[in-house]
Amino acid sequence: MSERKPSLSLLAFLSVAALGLLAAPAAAGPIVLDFEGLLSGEPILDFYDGGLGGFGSGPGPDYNVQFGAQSLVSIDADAGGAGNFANEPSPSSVAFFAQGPGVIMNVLPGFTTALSLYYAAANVGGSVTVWSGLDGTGIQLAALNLPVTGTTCGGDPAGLFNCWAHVAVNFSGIARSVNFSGSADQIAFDDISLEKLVPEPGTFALLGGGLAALLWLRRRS
Ligand SMILES: [Ca+2]
Ligand SMILES: [Ca+2]
Ligand SMILES: [Ca+2]
Repeated sequence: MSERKPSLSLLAFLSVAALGLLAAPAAAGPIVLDFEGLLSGEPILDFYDGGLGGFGSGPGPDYNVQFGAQSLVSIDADAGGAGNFANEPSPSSVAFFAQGPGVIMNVLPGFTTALSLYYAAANVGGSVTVWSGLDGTGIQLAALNLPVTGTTCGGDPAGLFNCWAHVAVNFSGIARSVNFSGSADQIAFDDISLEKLVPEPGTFALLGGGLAALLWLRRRS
């Protein structure tokens, strides 16, 4: 860098910095879904895609995460809801499903590296499967069994699903859906954490534009 043209280099730096800020996704991760802010029994739907839950709650944070129609929120009965649970990691709402194959989570355009969550399974265990396609399709990237956690951890003051286990799963590739499964109405999930969100395609274009601007300014200087 010559002393005669510091301002141009500074301009290039600021241009790229500004484009970088513009290009930054709402959250690159890790992000945590705590299911707070929805109503008792409400379908989660697009709440974590900057949209609304099935009863109109929201908009929630724009993580590009959507849930299947059978993925519901339960609020602890001790906090005014109908949930028979206690000691949930983030009070007082959790995710569950009353029918269907499980809590289905879609992530557009995807996430990488790892997934972690808390679950409570009083009597019947479950599983987590990570998929390359939406709605549990494509290649299965990872699977994790979720053993029964029991009912001996005490209420808050009440709640049968009171023992929560923290589990994590690592995988390679880009995941676009996860099925949090088990027997319907027999397993609850909370604080689902996604390690790293894939930026939206538009973000790459912006980043590319920023790099092109930097190269052009460097050549000129
Ligand atoms: Ca409770
Ligand atoms: Ca509670
Ligand atoms: Ca929660």
